Amino acid sequence: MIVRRLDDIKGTALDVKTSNWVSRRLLLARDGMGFSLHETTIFAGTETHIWYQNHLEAVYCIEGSGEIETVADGRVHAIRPGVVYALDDHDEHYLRAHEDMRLVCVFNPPLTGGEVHDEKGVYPLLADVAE
Ligand code: 9YT
Repeated sequence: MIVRRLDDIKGTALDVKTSNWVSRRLLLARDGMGFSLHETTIFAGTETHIWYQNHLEAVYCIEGSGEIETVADGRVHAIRPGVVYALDDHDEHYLRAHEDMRLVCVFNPPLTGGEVHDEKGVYPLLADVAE
């Protein structure tokens, strides 16, 4: 069994920060679960262009508020605690935080660790396997 605490991840290589968000990678590809699990805080006032062409992601909000706009149809959905969205069609989108938003994120296939968005909002598909 794997047991990890958020406090043990803060300040390590599993604590990945950009100008728009910080992501604590709780479970990764090497853990062999078939998905990765992250706690992400999106900073208030930011807008992030995201397009996970290589991954599916589900996002569950546990704190804060914001919105997601899907590029294909311009629809805007409010995000607040208790709301989940799933990018089941690799949906290109803009994520905006009105307040710091704390999100629980699950990726399939799992991330390997240090991924940050490229200029198109994409994460590369990196191979990593459980030992
Ligand atoms: C919601 C979202 O995708 N935010 C960007 C960071 C990502 N959740 C991650 O790498 O943990």
